[in-house]
Amino acid sequence: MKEQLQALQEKAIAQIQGAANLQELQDIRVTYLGKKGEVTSLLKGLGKLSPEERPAMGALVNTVRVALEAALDSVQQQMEAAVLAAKLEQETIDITLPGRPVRKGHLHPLTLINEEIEQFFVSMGYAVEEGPEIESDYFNFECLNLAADHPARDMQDSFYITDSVLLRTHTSPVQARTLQRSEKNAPIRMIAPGKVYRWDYDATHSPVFHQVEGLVIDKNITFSDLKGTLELFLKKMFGEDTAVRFRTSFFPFTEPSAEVDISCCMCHGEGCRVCSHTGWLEILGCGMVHPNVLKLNGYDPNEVQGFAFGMGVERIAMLKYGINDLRLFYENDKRFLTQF
Ligand code: 2U9
Repeated sequence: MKEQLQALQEKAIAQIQGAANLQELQDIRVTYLGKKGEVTSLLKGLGKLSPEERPAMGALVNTVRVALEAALDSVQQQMEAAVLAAKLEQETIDITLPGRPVRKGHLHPLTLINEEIEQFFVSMGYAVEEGPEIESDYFNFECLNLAADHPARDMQDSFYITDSVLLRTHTSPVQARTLQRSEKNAPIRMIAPGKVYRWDYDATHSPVFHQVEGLVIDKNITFSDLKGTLELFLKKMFGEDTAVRFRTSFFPFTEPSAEVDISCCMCHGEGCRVCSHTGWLEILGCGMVHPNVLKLNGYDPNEVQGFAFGMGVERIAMLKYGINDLRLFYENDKRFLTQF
């Protein structure tokens, strides 16, 4: 009996060690230790033995049961570990692989120029003000000293919505609104960037374009303040070696008025096609705020003075980046946009 049990144990251990997978191992467990398993039957059969034989045989069968359980558990653990290891191996992520590149967008050249202009004036203490693009005739023209018969008021030049409402033709109404809501004669230092609309369309004009206008009001502001500010600004935008000149001009809202030229940034004053062989490029307009404009907007020209200026963002971008066709700004061709 002892030898029989020994043989049973050896056979079972060999099967356990030869099991190919967890299912086979489970089948072997049932064969020997299940309810009707060989070892279980032997244990059940102990009852038939004499009381003298029973303890020794019982101990023997139990030793076999313990040995088989230990072997089954050990192989099962090894198999489970191997299954887990294979799964981990299969699901491994190689974190050293380079990631998929995220394609970055580009800021539009007009946005870049706008930001550059804003940064300069904000660094000089100017506030950035905004206003409506749909504007009243009053704010767009009347309070800026544009007489009722001024050509800019012509239906042919502006986009009218009703007789007295139009798309703003410049950002000047933002300055007028700022003056009117400020305390009388309070100092002002502001720029007004934004879209403006004019009935105009050719290679160098778009019906929608962008302006930045500026306004400074305080006691004792002079034309020297205007010149110094704009010279500093233009040298920052176009380079320190840029020459700047002021030419007399006329605007209804400023007196005296001037147009400002810079030395041509393409040929450095030598003369080329871009500057029509003059060596100079017209870049912005400016002047001392007309006393009528101060009065019309609630300020006293005997107490405070001011200067104002205006520039087209498209024009500045074209000259700074050497772009020769205005339409490129609005076509959103990525080959164009990614160059800036
Ligand atoms: C108030 C007082 C004064 C705004 C000004 C200009 C000169 C000017 C043009 C430049 C090129 C427009 O884009 S452009 O066509 N602008 O030359 N603008 S002074 O003067 C003001 C505005 C508001 C209350």
